[in-house]
Amino acid sequence: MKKILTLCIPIKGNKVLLGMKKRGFGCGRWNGFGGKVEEGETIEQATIRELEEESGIRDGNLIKSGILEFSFENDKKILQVHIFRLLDFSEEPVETEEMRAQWFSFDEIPFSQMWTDDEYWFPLLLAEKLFEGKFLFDRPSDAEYSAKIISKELIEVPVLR
Ligand code: 6OG
Repeated sequence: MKKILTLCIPIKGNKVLLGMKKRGFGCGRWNGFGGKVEEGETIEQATIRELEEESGIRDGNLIKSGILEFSFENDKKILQVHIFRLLDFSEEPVETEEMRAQWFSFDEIPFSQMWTDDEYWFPLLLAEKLFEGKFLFDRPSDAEYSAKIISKELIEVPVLR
């Protein structure tokens, strides 16, 4: 079974906006903003909706950066995550029920408090590359536990599918 999800990373100058996830999947970790694509929605529409729900930001230009597939041992589910940069937005983030947003310089991204895959693909995103990949983990990360990567594939691509 494949679940389609979105992940959006707002960027201004040499800073990224990340949110501390306050509940649910990945709770206690910094991440971009996103969630599940609902029926009848395009991936871009879901990205904009989730961004607003979690950060309050409603404007800007979405630029597709990558597609990653995540899975966990002993779990048939595949999470296909569509990753975007958000540029040229004017609004300030607000704290929401799900996320507390904070700006980080490109050289101070808190990888030890993020999903363990992020340190591999974030540099590609920040360098404005396009990428595709697959990561297999032992089990999901939470506030205390950092998921172990069992296998990974990550490539730069000229165009995204
Ligand atoms: P909700 O379940 O809260 O959406 N997501 C991941 N992000 C990273 N960096 N690494 C992963 O490795 C991830 N798996 C899922 C997609 C979950 C949000 O978390 C992202 C969504 O933006 C496994 O609706």
